[in-house]
Formats: sequence, structure tokens, C-alpha cells
Amino acid sequence: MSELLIYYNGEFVPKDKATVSIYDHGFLYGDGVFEGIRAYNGRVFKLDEHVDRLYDSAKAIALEVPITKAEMTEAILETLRKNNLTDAYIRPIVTRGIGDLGLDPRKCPMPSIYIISQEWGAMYGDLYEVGLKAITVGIRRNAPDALSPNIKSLNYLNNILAKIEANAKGGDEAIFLDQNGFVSEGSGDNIFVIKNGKIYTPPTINNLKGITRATAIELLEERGYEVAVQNLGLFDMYTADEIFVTGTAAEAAPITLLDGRKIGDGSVGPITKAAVAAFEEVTGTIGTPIFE
Ligand code: PXG
Repeated sequence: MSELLIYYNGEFVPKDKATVSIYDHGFLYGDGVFEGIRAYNGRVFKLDEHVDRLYDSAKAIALEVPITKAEMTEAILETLRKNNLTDAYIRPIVTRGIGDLGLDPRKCPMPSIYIISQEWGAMYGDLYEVGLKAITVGIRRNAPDALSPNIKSLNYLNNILAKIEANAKGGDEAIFLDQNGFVSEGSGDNIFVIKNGKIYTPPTINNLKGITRATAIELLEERGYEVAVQNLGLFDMYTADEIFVTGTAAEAAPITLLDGRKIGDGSVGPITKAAVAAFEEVTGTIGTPIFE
């Protein structure tokens, strides 16, 4: 297979040559934004939504992306075409660009744009059948008035610290609470809780406005389920009949054990199965075609 090509500021560069300046503020300070996108079956899933969120994240940090959304969309598709990918993970990144060791963003005259793509399958393998073991971590999700979790920024240390803690405690995924003790999200996914046939998910003030979350709400409502967006606490999680998480990487993934407590009877429940099946159906059929 030919070498993977990376988009860098309008050009395609072989993987080994796609390097970042040590003076790029994305590297020095986590000063930049990104997206995680999937392509299934030759179609990019929810491409416009991801491009919109990338530009919203950039706007929130006062970073002006130097190309239009239409140009970004085309750059993403062209990156996939250049690498002949049909089932892929796509990572567009926009950094503040190259500056110096001072943190003032005015030192960076030109943002840098990178698009990485590669082949990618399901993240949790066999765990979709049995469910994930999740751990509520002690570290709290970034407060919205400090660094909004709505910004998909290059500063993911909060999430990485959660993952380290979950790994150390034998969990497959971390569950964050926010500073008020409300359920926030996973390290890279949003949370759904099911009790007595009704579905609940937290509002997005304290978590990422997940595109898979929005898709799951839509798909479940279309299938006649009621989805309530409301604050949840740990009690709601421990006493749930079912819990699942949603994300571009995780897709819809069941959680069957949380902090040593079985969720429901400890097996994957019917509404979670319906969500997983519905998601699989849409990812296989809709999306922006790469090669047409
Ligand atoms: N919360 C956080 C903190 C995320 O990073 C989600 C929720 C789900 O959002 P979407 O829009 O994807 O439904 C994310 C997204 C990875 C990986 O490598 C993580 C994400 C996306 C892609 C890859 O773990 N997280």
C-alpha cells in the first residue's frame, strides 16, 4: 500500500513528513481545535455537523479558520480520496499556528490546518455484546466557566486524567461528574440512562454537544421512545435499568457495570440494543459520498 497522505495547509504530505513546529501554539499550549469524524461504506457520517462544530469550537477560542466551511468539507473528502479510504476515521485539526514561546495568540499570524485519515473499525470490539465496565472518576469535568466542555479543543488533559484513573481502577471507560455533582459525560462519549422504559440524557452545558448523541435522540424518538434531557445524579446511574454511551469512536456502547454495581440485571438491555441497531443502520446508509 502506498504511504498515507496528510493534508497540511492545502497540500498533501506523506505521513512521515507531516510534522508540527515546536513553536506551534497547538503544541505549546493546546491552543487549537479538532474533530473526530467517521466514514462508513464510502460515506462520511454527519460531515456538515462536524464541520459546523469545528468552526464553532474555533469561534469560541477566537480562532479564525483561514478557509471556508465548503473548502474544509472538500479538503476532508479529498484527503479520503487521496488515501483511497471508504471506512475511516478522520481527524481535522486547526491550531493557532506558529508563534513563539509567549502565549499571546497575536504572535501567531496564520493558523495551521491538518487533516489525518486512517482505516478504523469498532473501538470496543467484543464489549458491545457484554457491555463496558465504567468507573466514576474523582476528577471533575472542566467547569463551563473555566474551559467549556463544548469546545473540542486540543487541550484534552482533563479527559486523559479521567482515562488514567479509570484504567488504574480496571474500567473500560470513565464517567465524569461536573463540579456540582451532576452527571457530565464519558472521557470521549455522551451518556444515556434508561429507567422504566424512559430515556434520559444530561443537558449539554457540562459536556460536548455530541453529534452521535443528537443522532441517538433522533433515532430513538423516531422509534417511539421518549427522551428527556435533564440533570442526572449518581443515584440515577446506579439505579438505572440500562446505560449506554454514544460517540464517534464508541458509536452506541452499553455500560453493564458501574463502580462495581450491575446496571439492571448486568446484561445489555432492549433499548440499548435498539439504539445500537438503529445507529448501525444509519451509519451504513446515510452520509456524504466520498467518490461520487
Ligand atoms: N464527549 C467528548 C469529551 C468527546 O471527545 C464525545 C463526547 C462524543 O461526541 P461525538 O460528536 O463524537 O458523538 C466526544 C467525541 C477517541 C475519540 O479517539 C473520541 C471522540 C471522537 C473521536 C475519537 O477516543 N470523542
